[in-house]
Amino acid sequence: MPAFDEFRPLDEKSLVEYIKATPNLSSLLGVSDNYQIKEVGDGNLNFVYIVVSSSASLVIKQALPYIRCIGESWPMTKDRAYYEAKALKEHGRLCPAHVPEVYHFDRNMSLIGMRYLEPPHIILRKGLIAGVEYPLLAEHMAEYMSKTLFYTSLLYTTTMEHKREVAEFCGNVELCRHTGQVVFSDPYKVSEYNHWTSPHLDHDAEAVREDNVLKLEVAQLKSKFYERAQALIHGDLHTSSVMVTQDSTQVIDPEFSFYGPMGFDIGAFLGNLILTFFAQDGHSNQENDRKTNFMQELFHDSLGFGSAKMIRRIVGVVHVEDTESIADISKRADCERKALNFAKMLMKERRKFVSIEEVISIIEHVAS
Ligand code: ADP
Ligand code: SR1
Ligand code: MG
Repeated sequence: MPAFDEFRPLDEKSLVEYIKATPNLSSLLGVSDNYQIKEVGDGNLNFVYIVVSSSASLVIKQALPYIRCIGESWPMTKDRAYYEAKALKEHGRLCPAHVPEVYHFDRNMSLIGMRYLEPPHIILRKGLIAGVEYPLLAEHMAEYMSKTLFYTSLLYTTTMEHKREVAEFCGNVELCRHTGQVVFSDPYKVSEYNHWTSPHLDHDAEAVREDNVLKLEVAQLKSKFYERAQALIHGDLHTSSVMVTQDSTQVIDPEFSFYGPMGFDIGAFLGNLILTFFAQDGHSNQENDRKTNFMQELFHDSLGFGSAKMIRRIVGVVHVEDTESIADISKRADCERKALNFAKMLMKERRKFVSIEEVISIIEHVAS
């Protein structure tokens, strides 16, 4: 039997040996040669295997030392799995209803074993693109964000505990730097990885690079992202980091977690919902009161980070299925331009907004 005390990338075959050699997993699944194993990683970074035995099931996620959707030319520490497991456990402790349970973590192998979110769970982004309504989603996400953000902030924890955790998650610096680059820097300058719907948005992408007011705003957001250790944030809370059914909402994939500004998570989620909204036009002919200064700042941070997340998905490195799946390229460009112009306005004017209703009313106005 091979030893797994040193890192090696697994595949569907060697995973069987790994499970048999790992009591945590084999006791859960039962020892067998007949596991059904399927690699389903449709995310950007890692390898995800669904493992089903005659008595149980689980998911195995392994990080390799590079970004899967780009390839070995863009290295990224495989120790991101350590921070993902740690955040899943901590957020799961604070909000067990909306975070999958971690059964096993192996740092040498950069490997996590967790609950399999069985069908009919699907990735939220896919449900939204298909026009499915999720009546409990807002309530569930509000519960997830309020619990994970409030209870890991100094609004709740002691200074000693907070500083200790901040220091621990500082170790995830490489992933923070990645976000700093792809969200707050690259979309605003010429970068080898940027792309957009061309030639339709050539001028729009150039306008982003030349908009000094926008660049000043994104520089302020970037500095807050790096400097404000407010709470243990998920760090990549877009709509593909949430799996849903009509009754269940589960937040996965917190490998970008660190102590950062709460508004970054809230903004990531809102920004991605707004992108989905703007992309809907491109799919339509197919089948298918602030109370305190704290809340005011949190709201404005969320709008700022949300708009930064939208801009990167239109002129930055990796785009999203909402827009990429629009087959008609000029329709896609129209949707993207509307979303881009809205996001630029939102970043610059965010401090003037007092409620989400105002944001929604402008979105509806722009879209009509
Ligand atoms: P990445 O870090 O590469 O973005 P994700 O954590 O987003 O990886 O997972 C990639 C895909 O694997 C998801 O889109 C989902 O389809 C599937 N997946 C991940 N975790 C689970 C889980 N616990 N249960 C069921 N499917 C999962
Ligand atoms: C190369 S950028 C890949 C992106 O996928 C993840 O979901 C993060 O958002 C990251 O920036
Ligand atoms: Mg993902």
